[in-house]
Amino acid sequence: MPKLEYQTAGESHGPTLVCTITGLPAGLTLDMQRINGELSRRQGGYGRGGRMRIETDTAEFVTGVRLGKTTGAPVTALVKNKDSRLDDLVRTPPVYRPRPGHADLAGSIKWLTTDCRETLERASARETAARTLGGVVAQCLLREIGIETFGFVRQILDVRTDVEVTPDNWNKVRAARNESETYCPDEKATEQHKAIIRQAKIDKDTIGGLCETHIFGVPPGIGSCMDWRDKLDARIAYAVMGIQAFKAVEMGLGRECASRRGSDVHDPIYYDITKKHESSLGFVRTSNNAGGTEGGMSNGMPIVVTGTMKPISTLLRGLPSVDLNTKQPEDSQYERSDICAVSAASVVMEAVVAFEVARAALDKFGGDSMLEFKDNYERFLETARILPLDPPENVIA
Ligand code: EPS
Repeated sequence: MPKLEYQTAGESHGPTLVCTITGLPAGLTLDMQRINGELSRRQGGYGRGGRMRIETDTAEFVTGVRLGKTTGAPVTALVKNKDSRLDDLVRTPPVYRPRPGHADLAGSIKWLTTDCRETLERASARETAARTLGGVVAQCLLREIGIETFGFVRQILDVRTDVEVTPDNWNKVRAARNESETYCPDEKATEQHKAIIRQAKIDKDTIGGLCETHIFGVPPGIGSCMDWRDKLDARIAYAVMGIQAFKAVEMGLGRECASRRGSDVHDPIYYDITKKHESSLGFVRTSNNAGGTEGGMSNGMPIVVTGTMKPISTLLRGLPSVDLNTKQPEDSQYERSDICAVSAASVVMEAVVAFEVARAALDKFGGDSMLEFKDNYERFLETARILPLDPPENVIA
């Protein structure tokens, strides 16, 4: 059973969101600036709705932390909702006309009610504030072993940036992303994204796009091919598809692999002794079409994941639907919402991918305290560097 787990609770318009994390080693320093900074970034991005002007998401740790460090006990943190009005039937009325693309219809039938609110309060992307919190705690853990994460917007509607992200330039690209109102490290694309979102607002429509996450410094051998449930790419795909409104996930070249020959897909392996002390252990590639995993394990290259977010299903102009009480045709009900939340989703995706890498790293290196975890990590790298362990004469060429 994986050691590290997280779970969220809380309704979109209830009093609070909750994130519970179990399996964290003792002695992990929680970087509150980073945690609250990412929560705040998740609230931003061009095209968000009125709710984001009401909330100021901040993490309040209520269990498992003493003097700013984890104790090894389950960690619980809250993100309180200012717009809390779940039992106010005037301001938070029942929803009888399900939105195509939303959880409304399936959830109402599943829980045997005609009031979609019962479902939508939990299906709402507000929940991602709690998941982001858990993911950023995982980012704090990964940083302790030199693993860094970076997420951004690659595309909104049909406007895509071709910016390349490498271990050498990502800090510069991140600075450009931080300047962008759509979290896209490309000034021209950002302006086009904003125009697209403005037009969608006029048209009472919504917009989706592509988010990308890169993880640097992951050594080879995290994840496993021995049990399909431990495959790192599979875990990452599960986590990304679990984000509200995500419809596809790709590793590296992704779907493009289907239209290329093997010689044009697989990343040739070289050994560079000068890089022996880096997390790749010196095994370098001239391309990263695999996106950093082979056989469900990290291969020492950056992990690269792309997620597709569909346009938000709450349209101001409504879409053809049915009143669940009368069964008569009606347009779907409008609830205050966003026009485009791809920028926010890029923060969520970076967080949930980080959580999966942290989980796999803990599965491999273990340890009840950060001291032990880091020590195990270092010892593994030291041993891997001196391979072959057998005397050379016993190695069959
Ligand atoms: C959402 C609807 C909107 C969004 C919300 C997701 O909320 P409200 O109905 O309160 O205006 O703002 O996203 C968030 C609140 C958030 O924190 O991301 C939906 O239906 O999914």
